Amino acid sequence: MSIVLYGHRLSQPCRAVEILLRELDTPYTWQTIDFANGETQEPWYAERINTFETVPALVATTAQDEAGHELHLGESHAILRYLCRGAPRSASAGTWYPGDHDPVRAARIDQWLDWHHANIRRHDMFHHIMNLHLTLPMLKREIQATLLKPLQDRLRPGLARLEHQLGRNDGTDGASPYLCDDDTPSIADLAIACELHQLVAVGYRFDRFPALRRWLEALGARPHFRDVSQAISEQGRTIRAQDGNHLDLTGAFG
Ligand SMILES: N[C@@H](CCC(=O)N[C@@H](CS)C(=O)NCC(=O)O)C(=O)O
Repeated sequence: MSIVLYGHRLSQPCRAVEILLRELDTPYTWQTIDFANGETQEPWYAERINTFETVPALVATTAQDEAGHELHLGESHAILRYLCRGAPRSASAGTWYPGDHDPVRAARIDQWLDWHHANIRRHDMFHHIMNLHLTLPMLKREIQATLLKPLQDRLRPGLARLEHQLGRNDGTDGASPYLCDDDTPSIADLAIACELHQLVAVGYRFDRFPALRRWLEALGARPHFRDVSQAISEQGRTIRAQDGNHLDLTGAFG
């Protein structure tokens, strides 16, 4: 299978897909798409690569259907599932997502993936953090009050739900440190951790959610996660150094 991944390393869903490709030892070609400047809407991309006009997108040149059409796929969760189902070299693909081999576990993972889009991802505040970083000092207070603060408030119940799930077995032997009662992470752990990791990168602390914090640290310490997250970690350091106390780093979730 020959794979091209179109993406950007400051994008959470792109990082999740790239980390999985590396975890599965699947060869791929990377192509950076400048989504912040509208490249996903340019005709060459919107018409030929991903009609949803977003990153990530994956083109699998040797995965043709009966009519000879190549697979062009948008939506990170669909890409994550496809990669696990189709990974020829990986013994671990089934642990990330078992597909038809274990419909019950696959359903549990799907449940958290769907929940993620409607909850954690929905209250994504990173682009507002970027705006805050780039804007004039006189507008920073307004961005914090009108955009960031409400998103922080809406994200908190989702964090509490994750904390409940991740902390459910605390104190018992053999407790799963991951979302779906497993010893190893699934693609749901990966997708959600990539989203929250970028908040940690800019300096937010999850002290009020200790099980969630431990889970994020464990995923963040995996070598592929760390390597693919390098650009966001650097961006986070820059923002943190210049945020002028407008991010409420310790108070929001600490
Ligand atoms: N539900 C999509 C979301 C993808 C998405 O929001 N991508 C952003 C970058 S993080 C993007 O391409 N934005 C460009 C745009 O919307 O014009 C997925 O999971 O793949």
